[in-house]
Amino acid sequence: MSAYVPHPEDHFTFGLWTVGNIGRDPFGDPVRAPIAPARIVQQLAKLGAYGVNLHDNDLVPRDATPAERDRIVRDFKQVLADTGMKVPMATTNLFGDPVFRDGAFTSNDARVRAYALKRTMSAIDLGVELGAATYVFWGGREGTDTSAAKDPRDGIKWYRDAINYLCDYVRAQQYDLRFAIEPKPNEPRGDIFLPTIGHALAFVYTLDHPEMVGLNPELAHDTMAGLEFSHGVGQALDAGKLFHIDLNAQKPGRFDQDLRFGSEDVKGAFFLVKLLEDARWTGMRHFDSHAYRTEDEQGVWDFAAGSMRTYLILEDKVARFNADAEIQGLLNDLRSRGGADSPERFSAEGAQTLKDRAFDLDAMRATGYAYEKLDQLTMEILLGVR
Ligand code: DIG
Ligand code: MN
Ligand code: MN
Repeated sequence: MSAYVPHPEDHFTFGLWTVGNIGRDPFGDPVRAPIAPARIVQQLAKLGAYGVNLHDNDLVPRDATPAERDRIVRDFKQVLADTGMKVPMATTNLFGDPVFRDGAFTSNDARVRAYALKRTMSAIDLGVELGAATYVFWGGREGTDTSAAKDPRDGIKWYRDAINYLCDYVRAQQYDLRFAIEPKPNEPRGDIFLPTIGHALAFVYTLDHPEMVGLNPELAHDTMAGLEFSHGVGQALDAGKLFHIDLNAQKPGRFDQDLRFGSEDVKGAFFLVKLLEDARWTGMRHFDSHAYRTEDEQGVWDFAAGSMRTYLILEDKVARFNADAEIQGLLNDLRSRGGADSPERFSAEGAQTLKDRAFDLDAMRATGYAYEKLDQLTMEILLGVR
């Protein structure tokens, strides 16, 4: 049994803003001193992470001069080289600056929408310079607090105009970069546009270049919407649109808690890990989460180590599930009831055969599916007795 020790090949990443979270919340001041990006990279490398992600302003202050920006980037690239850490994903902070208080891409003020494009193009340049292959759009301010503010069709149109413009920018720059939209139902806005994986997937197919754009689903955001995260991720995988993923934990019906991965719904986390591993998905396992506000810096590194360790423990549980003879026996019984008879594609002859086919409905109605047994065995693996 592995000691659940993470290695770079596990593709665990953390945003600079996650372990760098200083514990400010709407009701309290910061509790931790900021941790410099260089120290974050060095500490995460020691813990076995693969890389870090960043918003533009996590590394380069909004008011940095071009010369200061270049110095900061140069020094950061040196730390990356020294540690072997990568920057697989980058994104823009289009939610902190008060200028974006009515949104960035979907603000009613056209000047704000234009400034958001300017900021994002510069941030894309930074991300590409650091080696990012994926660029995330989390529209935290893209939404409304009152529906009187804007027609939702205008919001979606402006959102599409922005993503189309930025896709054209990436193509003109010949960057090797894909976009990933991150849904969230609410917070900080009362209602956010593109609130779920379904809304975002539908939006992607209205774009000029849908092949460039996928999703970055986040566990906590789907949980806030009362949804089963692994189902949405499964649909994104089915569509070939799971470009990135934000892992954390969340209690239903709460504000966005961004808790340590696996620390709440263990069964949900297990089936998410099972989906990713069974699909042989090679993307980044990104933890978009942070330590409790109660923690000091050591608690932050405990949080980071625990996030990766829990993923590896659940990965081992998945292997146990997939090797468990009794579980696989039950699953084979189900497969034997389904796979052989899955209907062929429509044909007139096939349809007539189906119309003529007799069904033993009484027997079908009387046959159960043994899911109680299957779920009990699953729980016993998670509870450590199988
Ligand atoms: C919040 O869930 C958002 C921001 O942290 C960031 O823009 C994005 C990338 O993970 N997730
Ligand atoms: Mn979140
Ligand atoms: Mn996120």
